[in-house]
Amino acid sequence: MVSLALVGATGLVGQTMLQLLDEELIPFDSLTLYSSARSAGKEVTFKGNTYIVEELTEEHVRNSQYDYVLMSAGGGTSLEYAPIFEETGAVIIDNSSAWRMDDSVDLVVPEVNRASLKRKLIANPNCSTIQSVVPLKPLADRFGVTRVAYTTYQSVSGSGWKGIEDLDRGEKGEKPQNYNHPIYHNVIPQIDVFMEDGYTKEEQKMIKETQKILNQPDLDVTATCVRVPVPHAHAVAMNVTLEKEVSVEEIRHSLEGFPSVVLMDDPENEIYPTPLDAAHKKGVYVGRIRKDPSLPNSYHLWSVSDNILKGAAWNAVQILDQLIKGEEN
Ligand code: 2RA
Repeated sequence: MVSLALVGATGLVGQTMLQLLDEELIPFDSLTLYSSARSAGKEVTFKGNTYIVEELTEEHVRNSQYDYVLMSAGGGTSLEYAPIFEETGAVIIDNSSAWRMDDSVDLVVPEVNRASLKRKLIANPNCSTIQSVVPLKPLADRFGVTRVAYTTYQSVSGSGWKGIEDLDRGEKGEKPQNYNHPIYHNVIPQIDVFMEDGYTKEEQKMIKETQKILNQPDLDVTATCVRVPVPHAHAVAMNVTLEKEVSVEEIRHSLEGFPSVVLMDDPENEIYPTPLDAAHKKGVYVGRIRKDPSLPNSYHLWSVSDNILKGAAWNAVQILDQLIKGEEN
């Protein structure tokens, strides 16, 4: 008997996790849904049964006995509740940024690295990081990666329902309520809060998480993260320096067949991925592969992926599936 709890069941990522748990035949026997007090009591239908969403409280958690917990409820909730779930013996897969850089916590993208399960707490990386490290991994393994410069084009669903609502508001001529600037007919070069060094926290996440997932703590990484008026799927322009000079064909070849990578790279026929190609799909779409003549051994790649699927819910459910099935993760 495998028991599962989902925390943040009414959020955009939580709802997508439920959809995936239904579609993907994940083998579990019981499901409990939690949310904040605001959404508790809501009814959610899953596999034809109606579930009442329960309020996440310490008492509920301490009296619980789950094998696995999927958490997508924000950093504060994760910091408070993940250790309590851990004390009860559950394995937690957490989608917030709260634990990602903790040395005792594994930060996992199943195509790229393995959970050591030092702790029964696994962190799901940031969306734009996930779709970047998937194509970086075969390049790192085959040619060695020494530097990465990211520029992101991130959809509003990265901010959850609130981001989608702000895009809709702009279309109706209303003022934004989530972003500090209008997102409709605009782009905003700020995702998350600013840090003292002038980078945003989203940029810091991409830098540090890339180093951790690729197990290259000294890898040179820089990033500029931008919100764009697109509902679904993030795009990342990646400038990558390798240890040696290779041909574009060799790069394409190393990406072909790598799990989750879908190559769409045919400039002659103007074929490359756009957010509309990747939205609502699980893959990481890669195109625009070309040499950067301004730096030795450097190349451009363009990665597009659904930020709510591979960038959040699907990556977490992949980890869960491997753990339940006892596959080495
Ligand atoms: C965003 N990376 O797109 C965030 C979501 N985790 O805002």
